[in-house]
Amino acid sequence: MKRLFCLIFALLLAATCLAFGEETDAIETIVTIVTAPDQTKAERPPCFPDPADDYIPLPEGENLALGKPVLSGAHTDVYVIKNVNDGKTDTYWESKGFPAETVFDLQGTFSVSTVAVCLNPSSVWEPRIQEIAVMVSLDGETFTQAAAPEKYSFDAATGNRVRIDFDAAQTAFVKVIFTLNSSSRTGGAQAAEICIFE
Ligand SMILES: [Ca+2]
Repeated sequence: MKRLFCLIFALLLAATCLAFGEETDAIETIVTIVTAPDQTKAERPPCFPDPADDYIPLPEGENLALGKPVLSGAHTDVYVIKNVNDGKTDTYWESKGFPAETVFDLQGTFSVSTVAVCLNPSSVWEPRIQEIAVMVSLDGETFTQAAAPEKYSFDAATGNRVRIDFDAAQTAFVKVIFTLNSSSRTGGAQAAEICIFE
């Protein structure tokens, strides 16, 4: 009796598989397979301009701050100073209070004329104002002012970054000083990247 049940079950299973297979074959006959065209980059229709077109442009030369030794005072939570020149805008430095200084050792002497301060370009970072000054030094001890303190507006619509241009100065060390951040979410300065250019 047991063998009979097993045999009946096996026959039913085989019949079901055959029926399903026929149905699958029927579906496959009405499916048209389309080959995707070759595409080497993300493309955007002309009516949707790349938002980066509205970003504040940065100099095309080498970012002299990238990966160089940099020091600062106390930071907030996990937002350590090494985040400020790791080349990533999704990591950031946040100071604990003001004034907040970052000092870059360029490991060489350069004719510096631009400092850019960048936040994460995401609109999650609401508009804010930070007051920033720039000082330069050949020996890392005596600094002279290259750009006086000024309030700069950060807005995701322009890349959440600002550009500070000044008369070119021969320098081996650059100090960027923050004295205000209008964001209500922090009591310190914030920068995802600080970039330095000739
Ligand atoms: Ca970063």
